[in-house]
Amino acid sequence: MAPSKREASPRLQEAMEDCRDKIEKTISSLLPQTDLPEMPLYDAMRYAALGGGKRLRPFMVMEGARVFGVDPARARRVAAAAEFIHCFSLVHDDLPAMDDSDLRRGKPSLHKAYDEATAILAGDALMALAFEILADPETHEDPRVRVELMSNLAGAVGGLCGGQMLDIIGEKQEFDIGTISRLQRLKTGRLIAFCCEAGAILGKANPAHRQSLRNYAHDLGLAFQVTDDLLDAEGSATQMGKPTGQDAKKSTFVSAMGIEQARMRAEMLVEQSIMHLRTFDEGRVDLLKDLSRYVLERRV
Ligand code: GRG
Repeated sequence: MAPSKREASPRLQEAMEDCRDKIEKTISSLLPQTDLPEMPLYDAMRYAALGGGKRLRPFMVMEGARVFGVDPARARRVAAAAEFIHCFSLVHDDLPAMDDSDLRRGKPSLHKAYDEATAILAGDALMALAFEILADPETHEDPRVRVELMSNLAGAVGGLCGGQMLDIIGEKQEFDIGTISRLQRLKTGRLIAFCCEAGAILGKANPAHRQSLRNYAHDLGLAFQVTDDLLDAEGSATQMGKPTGQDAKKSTFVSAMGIEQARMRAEMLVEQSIMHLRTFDEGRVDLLKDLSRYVLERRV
């Protein structure tokens, strides 16, 4: 039976919680900790990366890796690297020069808790750390796999920057739905695609399986962004742990289509994402299917 449309299925909740606990430990162990004079930078990195967030991207990496029987310890390193990039993008997104947000993950954003210069440096250092982790033979013994991971992640970071540029341009001009889709594919979709495909790269999966996961990620990423727009339009800051209504002056799926159409588009994308998983044996991808449904119904 399909899980309730209101919340994550119990098995998904349990798996996500388990993933969150383990990834928290991996993230903590990978972050620098020292009493050197530059320590405030490391403290700021910990502030940005620990103790918050749904950890959806690490979960995608871990589930994708499980499909191909990848060693979870290796997959967790890649999951942490992806989360470091995500945290980096959130820190820079909150800066006064970008979205100028005071609240992130239910606490003061990094530049409020520290200062702007420290926030810029901590973001940069998180990105460097992500690539350092992927370049380490502990992540995979085959250098071709490591290079492919790094190259894909670099593409996702480029996407974040391009998407953010479009986001800024979109404050001054109205975009059509094609440009909004491109913006979101770059800003959110490319990193999600990396996360969904990373397990296939680590497991040296065949091209057909990789393509299926790529297609899954494409639709899931767009559905995720449409629901993000809906939550920004409808949710409260307390519920979301970040300011809402921020997108009022931006071109979003909701501004282009209205709430009803946007919700229908998200539902269609979620159904489509699940269809792409047909190439896998029943059972192996159940949690990825649950994740798609959860993205549609999430409230945070
Ligand atoms: C060069 C990495 C880099 C960034 C500079 C600022 C910027 C360019 C890009 C902004 C990218 C950005 C903030 C995208 C928003 C993506 C998004 C929907 C974030 C919310 O994700 P959730 O809901 O958040 O998974 P949690 O807190 O649960 O992890």
